[in-house]
Amino acid sequence: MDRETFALADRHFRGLGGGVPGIGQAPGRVAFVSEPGAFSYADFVRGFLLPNLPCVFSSAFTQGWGSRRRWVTPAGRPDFDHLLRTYGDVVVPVANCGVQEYNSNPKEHMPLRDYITYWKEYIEGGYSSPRGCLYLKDWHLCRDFPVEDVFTLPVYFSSDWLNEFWDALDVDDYRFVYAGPAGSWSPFHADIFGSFSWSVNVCGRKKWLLFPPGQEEALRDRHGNLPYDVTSPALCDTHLHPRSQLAGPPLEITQEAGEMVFVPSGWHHQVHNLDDTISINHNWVNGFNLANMWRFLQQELCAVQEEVIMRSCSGINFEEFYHFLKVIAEKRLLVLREAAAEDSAGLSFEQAAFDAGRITEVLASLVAHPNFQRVDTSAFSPRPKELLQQLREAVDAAVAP
Ligand SMILES: O=C(O)CCC(=O)C(=O)O
Ligand SMILES: [Fe+2]
Repeated sequence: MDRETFALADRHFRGLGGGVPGIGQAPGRVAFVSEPGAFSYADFVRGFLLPNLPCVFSSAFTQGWGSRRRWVTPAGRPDFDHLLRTYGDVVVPVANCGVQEYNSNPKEHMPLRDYITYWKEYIEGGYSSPRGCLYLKDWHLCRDFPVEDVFTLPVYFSSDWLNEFWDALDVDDYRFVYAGPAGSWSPFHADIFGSFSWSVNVCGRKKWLLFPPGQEEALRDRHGNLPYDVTSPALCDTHLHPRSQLAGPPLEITQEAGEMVFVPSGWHHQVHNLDDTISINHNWVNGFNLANMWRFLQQELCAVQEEVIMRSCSGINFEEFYHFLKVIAEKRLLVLREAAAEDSAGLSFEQAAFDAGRITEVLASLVAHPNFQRVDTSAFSPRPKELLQQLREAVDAAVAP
């Protein structure tokens, strides 16, 4: 992050006073970024991260990726033999697209070998099977094969606190592979924690239907539930979905092989594989959507207290959220205090100052939250208020002329 971008982004968030950016008018179509050489991180911040708008990057951005070379046949189809040889024994999660369980699909686990056997049979059966349409989803390939040369993280997505946090703990990650036949799909949803996501088609094409934050309210049925499938004719039934006429049409994207989609925070979406498709998808949080994550956790707490949607619980409480902020904050404090030009993780002074500013705003709100005040923090090191004080001092020093 350069100084100018830092100044712009920091001003933007200070102006919001810890709030969440408003939803401007959604554009009629999604922007397409074609030239890697002519599009900087600063361009991405200005054009997409700050206004929280989606975009598509051309396949030139993923040209050299190992997965694009090795997982795909010369005809552009999934290279089943290569995948079998390399990953056949790995156990992967598989969803059944034909069975609705709440607003999602039930999952089972099976060796990749068995899933590929199924997939080939599905194709031979004219894209049909008595087993239904199965979709390999949320496979943590990087966790299973940490040193594999599968992708190169684009600079635009490099500030990624969720994965930085989980990598530091060496437990989990939010990096996934999806693979499924033409016709497999992901039901209507917004991503966990109000995270951003990026998604690259290693091969095949996807159709995305995207709704800006807030639009989903008009799509709820008369009981207040969000739809499972926004393409269902039931949405036109005004008795079932009384306000669906008020919802604008979704932004539609056809994502070609090699192209990369940026999904902003809080945008609901539904995704259909138009071909036999393999994709790499990451969820990520950073200073640009941290306030959304905090809002998400508070809303979830309310929902759990009302005992309405217990099952959608994300499984992270305020105490764990503090731990997440602490791990990220301490690394930024190190960079700011030493005023090092760059730390080993490539964190620039400006990036650290921006991150620390956003953590300060959210931590101040967390510390003031009645539920957090009930948590016994006496054994925390540092204590939340101390960390907040340290952050405030470091941020003031960083922005001082
Ligand atoms: O590709 C899919 O099926 C779903 C992807 C998705 O929802 C995401 O990347 O956020
Ligand atoms: Fe998603």
